[in-house]
Amino acid sequence: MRALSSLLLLAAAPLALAVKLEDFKTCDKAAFCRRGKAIAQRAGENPDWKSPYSVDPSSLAISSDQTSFTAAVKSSLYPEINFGLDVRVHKDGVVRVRMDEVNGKGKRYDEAASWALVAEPEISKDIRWTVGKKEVRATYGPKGNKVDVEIAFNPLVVTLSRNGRTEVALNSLGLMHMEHFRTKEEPQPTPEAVEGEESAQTVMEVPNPRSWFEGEEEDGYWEETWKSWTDSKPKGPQMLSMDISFPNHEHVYGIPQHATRLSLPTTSGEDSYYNEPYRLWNSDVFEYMADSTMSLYGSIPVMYAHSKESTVGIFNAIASDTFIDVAHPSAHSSYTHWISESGILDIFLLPGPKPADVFKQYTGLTGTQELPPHWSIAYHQCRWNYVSSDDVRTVQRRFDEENIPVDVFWLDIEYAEEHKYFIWDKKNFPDPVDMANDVSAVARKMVVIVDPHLKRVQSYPVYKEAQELDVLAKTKDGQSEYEGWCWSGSSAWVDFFNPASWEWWKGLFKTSQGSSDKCAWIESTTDVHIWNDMNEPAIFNGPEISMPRDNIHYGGWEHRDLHNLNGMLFSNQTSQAVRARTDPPMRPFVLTRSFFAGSQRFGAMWTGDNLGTWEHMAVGIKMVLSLNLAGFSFSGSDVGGFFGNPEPEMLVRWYHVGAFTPFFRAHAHIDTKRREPYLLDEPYKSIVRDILRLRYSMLPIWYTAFHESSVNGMPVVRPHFVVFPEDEAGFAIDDQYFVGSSGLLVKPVTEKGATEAQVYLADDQVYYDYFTSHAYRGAAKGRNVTVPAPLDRVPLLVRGGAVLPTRERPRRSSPLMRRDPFTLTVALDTAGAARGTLYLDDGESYGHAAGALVWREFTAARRGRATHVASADLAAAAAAHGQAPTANAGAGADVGVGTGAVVYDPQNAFADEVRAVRVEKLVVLGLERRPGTVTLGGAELEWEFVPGVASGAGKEGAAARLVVKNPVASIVGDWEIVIQ
Ligand code: NBV
Repeated sequence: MRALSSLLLLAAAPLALAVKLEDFKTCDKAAFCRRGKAIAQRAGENPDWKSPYSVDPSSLAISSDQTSFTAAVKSSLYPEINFGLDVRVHKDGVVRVRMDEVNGKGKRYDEAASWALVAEPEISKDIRWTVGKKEVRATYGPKGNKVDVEIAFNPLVVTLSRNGRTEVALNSLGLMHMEHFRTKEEPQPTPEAVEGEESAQTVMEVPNPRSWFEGEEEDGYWEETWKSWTDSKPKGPQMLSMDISFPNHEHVYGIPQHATRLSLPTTSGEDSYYNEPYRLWNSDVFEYMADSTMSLYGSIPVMYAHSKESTVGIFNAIASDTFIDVAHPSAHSSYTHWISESGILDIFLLPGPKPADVFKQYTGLTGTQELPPHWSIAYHQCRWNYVSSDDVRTVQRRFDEENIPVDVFWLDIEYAEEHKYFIWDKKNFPDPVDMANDVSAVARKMVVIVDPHLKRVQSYPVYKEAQELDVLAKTKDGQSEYEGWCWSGSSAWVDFFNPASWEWWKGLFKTSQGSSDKCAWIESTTDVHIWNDMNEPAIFNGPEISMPRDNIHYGGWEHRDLHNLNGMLFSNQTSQAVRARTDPPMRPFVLTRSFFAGSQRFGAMWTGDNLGTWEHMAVGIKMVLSLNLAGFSFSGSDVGGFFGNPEPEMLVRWYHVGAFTPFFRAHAHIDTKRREPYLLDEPYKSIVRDILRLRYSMLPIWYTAFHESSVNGMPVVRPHFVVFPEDEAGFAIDDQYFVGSSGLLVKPVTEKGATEAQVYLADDQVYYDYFTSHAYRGAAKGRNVTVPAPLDRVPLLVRGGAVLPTRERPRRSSPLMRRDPFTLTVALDTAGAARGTLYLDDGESYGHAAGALVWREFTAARRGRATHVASADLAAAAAAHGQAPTANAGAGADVGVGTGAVVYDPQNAFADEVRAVRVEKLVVLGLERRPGTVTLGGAELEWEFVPGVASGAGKEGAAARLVVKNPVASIVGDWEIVIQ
């Protein structure tokens, strides 16, 4: 009895978990960061500070086609050391600035960009560099949007300006420093130790001419001990420091992954919000904090700066440990200081000038979000662990008995015998293929975890093969296999930088043995997809729970150089492996915990081990928005929180958050109580069922948003500043956002006990409550409205001017909806018009790349007293305007900015296949008056009208609502319904 009551107490107790801060370094615990920070400190104290770096004008070489230039750079600190600078402008106006040490005693890591970039960028042929006495410059862009790139010689400062206004500057504060390779000087014997020599007092003190910049001491140049680990630094110091200023922008966003606000709070300067720089060093942070600059599992070194006038960005292609200070020296400027442990200077300036432009420029470099398989944007049910194949079957049965939709069941590490991935624990999973087939029978999938640590036993064939192939990561001697501790006990790690590992890794996922005698996963099916966890890599007994920095990878690079790329290479190879299982290939689904710039090309990510607290629920939204800006749209947080036992109210609210997140998965720690939706008491169970049905009904909207993102790089979920770039009141808003360009505006409740929410409306437009059709009216200067938010309702508005395609028939899984009819909701704007798009394809093959797709445009327009609602093919509509079809950029001010084009024939095989799919209901909100007739092709349709507020009336209240029943219009057909 006592045991039971203490258990109950435990379940009810609020979650009191805390990160072990001492497991991770802060800037003052990392010598390179201390050195970088000290430069900033000295600069701040010295009014005469001037960067020691300058361009040697006599060395300037402009390429014969004039498209790029190189120059020698010198530092007055070390005149004998040579640096080479290379600046070029890409076709889309992006500027790449590269600098490295030339002919030095060592080689800096210069491969981060080659992993991150999707392709070698095309250089603009139209740029002309002009050389002046003090600078070299290039000017380009149309009138009114003239971009000027200037490289000043002494000191070296790179500036990008637009129409005469500085947008971004490198080294304008003089903090740039590239520590050159040097020879370690053996310690001199102390005077006392040298017998018979002159006493200490008579030894001449030579003043250090560099101390004004570098300080007096060699702080941690050649070795560094932290806790029980000693980092041998055979290459010596290689720190890279750079100040990047945005003198006319007050908000900076980006550099995920951090649990913080979207508009990055300050870390330095007076009254800074944090007192520790943001850090990028992929880490498995157990029980991470909900408000912190600590690095988390992934790093994307892209930063955007935004003001009413423009948006610009920088992408810093660096994969070593990086600390970033953010300050606002004045109300309208931002200053950042980047300090990295190693690597070359390789910074891309993204000129903007609008949010849609910087996203296009950034994803032009690193790739857009890969269009995922359709089922993977539905609901995923996970926990650590479903303990047996019968457990999986029971969970599936319970979902079906309760009519709760779900598409994917997941297996965590306990499926694997002794955590030897690919090898089933046959006691509990005696029939893995039958289990997967039972799940597939209802058109569902499974996702199974494969971690990167390989148990070091010869009886594990995967480890044995990796050893034979010699593709395992090495210790600092470059020869011995590195051994660390993880779930599988003593473990080794595949070095995915080694190309010899790639084909072998692919083979491991093959579901038939074929003619190869190597390992394959014959006890799996092609409906089983993959989850890559622990790929920072997480190593229990390593420094900061990861790999020693002096470990050696392929090519002789140290782990410190490429740490932040490690997770991406793993999920890259896994996604290629899953794709290669079938011929023709099918779209893979791979979830990764660790990531870098470019990871969006290989699947989805989640925000790791969050806590079941309201704070974590709220910050998860901000993190997902930040990831979306950084190109990684397919992101989400564990619904319910990984640690802890959320009370039903919290769980319900979390399902609302998940339903409006690109990646939607419930997950829980092994020690938590089971919390599958069917276990909830009423009314919670029914509420969660309805939330899941809501997500499923909106899958066409999400899929369309994903497609747009894959075409033009726009985020799938978009914070206010993206949609309304000139509305200053919205720049810091990060708790409400739009879904693609659909016009859906959501503000999930993340507060206990809330019954209503304040929703900010940025413009003078009508917004309709999705559930009640209540019309709210925004204002030109922005306005907050109060939206009811009982537990069963997420505050969800539809901006006037949207057309929403939904599928309203509840099904057990999303593929079963493939032939279901559509409902179209036309939300008229203040002028009585609307527009929306719908993208469809088969959802799992690459047929869409060959044009097997449907892309429709729905419009509503007023002609005289009539409203015409029409459906047209987007290609045809665009061709009429002499363009290729393009994806929308935003629901607000930016509609139509994106220019990613898709070429297809509207009469393709997939379109034929879905021709019989019809519109079963048309809803028009905000009509001015009761119609006299509603006709399609002259024939009267069946309809109902409930009078109410008209879209242009400027009043609030229940909107006028017309429901047209079964208009017998094909979803792929061209038609026009006339309401008059
Ligand atoms: O594989 C077990 C867990 C997994 O459930 C979780 O989602 C990962 O983030 N994994 C971490 C390792 C253990 C965490 C305590």
